[in-house]
Order: sequence, then structure tokens, then C-alpha cells
Amino acid sequence: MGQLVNGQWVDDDAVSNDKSGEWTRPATIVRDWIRADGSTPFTPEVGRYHLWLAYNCTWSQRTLIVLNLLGLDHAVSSSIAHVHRNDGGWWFRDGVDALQPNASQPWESWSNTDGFVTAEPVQGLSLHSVYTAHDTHYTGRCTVPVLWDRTLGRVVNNESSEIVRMFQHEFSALAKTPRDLRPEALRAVIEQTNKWVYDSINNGVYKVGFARSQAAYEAALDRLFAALDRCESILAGQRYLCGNELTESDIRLFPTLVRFDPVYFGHFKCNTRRISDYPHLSGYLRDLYQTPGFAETVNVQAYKLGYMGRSERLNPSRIIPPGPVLDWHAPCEERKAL
Ligand SMILES: N[C@@H](CCC(=O)N[C@@H](CS)C(=O)NCC(=O)O)C(=O)O
Repeated sequence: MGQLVNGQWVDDDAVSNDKSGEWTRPATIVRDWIRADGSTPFTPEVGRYHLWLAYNCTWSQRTLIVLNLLGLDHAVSSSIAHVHRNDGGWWFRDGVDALQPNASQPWESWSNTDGFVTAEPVQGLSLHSVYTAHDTHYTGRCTVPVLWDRTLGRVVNNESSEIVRMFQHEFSALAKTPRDLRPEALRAVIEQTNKWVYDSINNGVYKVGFARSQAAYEAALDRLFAALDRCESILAGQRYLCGNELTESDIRLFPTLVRFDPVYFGHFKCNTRRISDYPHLSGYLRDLYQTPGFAETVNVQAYKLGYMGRSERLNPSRIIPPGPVLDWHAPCEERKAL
């Protein structure tokens, strides 16, 4: 794994489990905001910001879905990391102008969204060099997604939940297909939903998979399936999590659902039930998958290679199963009728 300590990469193998065996996610560090009203040094502009992402990263996927849904992909470019985090962390084929902001560079030369899904390790531009370009003395984990500002040559924010909010609320003037994914009338229910979905499902699968004691594993597993059961009963009566319109909460749940049967079920031992065993949840997953903006962010092979291909602890043989057979193109007319 590894992280930066005072600007130097250290290949530590720290795992964040406490004494009970429970796994905790380290806090996110850079939390600045782009504001349309000019109240921060970061203003929304076409071509100014770049996203460093990985297809196999669930947190990256939500930022990409929001970019697609709002029609902001013309304004914010992105690079997709190689699926394997190896010694040195995440790697990209090349960089945003090699991290030297240069306004004269044509757009095409700094956008790289070709996926980069191969089993072979690579070395190109490291994510940690993005973090040290931001701060030569950076200390902390080097995570994706990262929102990079080419004008100021620094990171704006590396917390996905905040990046998606900036895209929604601060980039509306640049959005080709603006829509409100957090309507005022639903804000309270969206906040509540995000909280339990994050604790028990989005982050919950990691708590199950990375638990280091039977008790911690079972507690996280119970919370996960209680929350999935709760989704199933909500979705029995309405098309989306917070009502009959698509909201941010659906975008946050989708990346976990789409990885569940191919990866979390086996690799993280989340195997009480598959998503395909839930009639409403599986119809909802297909419905979202078939909504323009979602499917193009999905890369199941990247999930398998990324999670299972280099996990010494959970999959020492590194064997990748070809299955399961999934069909997210199957009709879901009953969902649209809700
Ligand atoms: N709070 C962050 C979490 C991001 C995160 O944990 N990203 C993972 C990939 S899915 C990562 O890059 N981990 C590298 C590391 O921890 O060293 C967010 O939601 O943006």
C-alpha cells in the first residue's frame, strides 16, 4: 500500500484495524471548494480542472457518473489509473501536461480515459507525484479521486462526496444537461439515506472484507445485509431510493451494487445473498445501469483485476474467476412503471 511522509513515498503496509479487528477508513485531507460566486480562489471554468480516477475505485465512479449526467465531461477532463495499485501506489499512463499547467496545450493532449485495464504492472506517472506537486511535504495516503486545478497547480479536493457536490452546485452554468440531483424538498431524506447507505453498504463492504476477527466480520455483515434488506423494501414501492426521481443517493449506491456480485460476494465474503437474489434491488440496478451516464463508467474486468489481482492477504493465488454471468441489459420495464 504505502503513503507519503513529508513528501517521501514510504512502502508501509499499515492496515487500519483496531484491537477488536474492526477496519476503519483513514480521513480525507484536502478539502477546498470551487465556488461559482468567487468566494474562493477556485472558480468553475471549462478546461481548468482534471480528475485523477480509477475504474476499480467505487468513490471515483460516483464523480464520473455525476460528470456524465450533468454533461460536464466537456469541462472537466479525467485520467484513469492502471487497475493495480503496486509499490508506489496508483499509476497513470501519463500526466496532465506532466503536472506542469500549460494553457497552450490542446485539450486532447491531457485527457486520458482509455481505461488502462491490463494485468501487467505499469509505471508512468504516479499518483503520489500529483500529491507532491500539490505540496512537496505532503504526508498521508494518496487516494483517488483527486480533483486537480491546472491553473493553480494544486489539488482542490480529494473527497468524492464533496467533489460531486461541487459539480452539482458550482458548475451549473457549464453543465450541458443540468439537473438537480439534490432537490430542496428531498434534501433531508437524501442526507439520511446517504448516511446509512455509506456506513452500512458503501463503506460497509470494506468493513466486512477487511475485518480481522470473526466478531468484527459478523457485526459488519449483519449491518450490511440489514441495510440491503432495507433498500429492497424501499424499492418495492418506489423507483429510486428517495422517491420517484433519481438523486445523489442512487448515484452513491450504484458503484457498490455493480461490484457486489462479481467481487464483494466472494472476495469480501459478503455472501449471505447476491444482489441478483433481491428482486427489487436487482431490477433497480438494471434500471440505473440502463440510464445514460451509468454503464459507461462500469468496467467489471477492472473490478476483478483491481480487487483480486494483487491482494496478497485476501487472494494469495491471484486467480481471477471468469464469472459470474451478469445481464444488466435485461428489461426492467416494471421499474419504470413504478
Ligand atoms: N474518502 C475518499 C476515499 C477514497 C479512497 O479510499 N480511495 C481508494 C481507492 S477506492 C484509494 O485510493 N486508496 C489508496 C490508499 O488508501 O492508499 C473518497 O471518498 O474520496
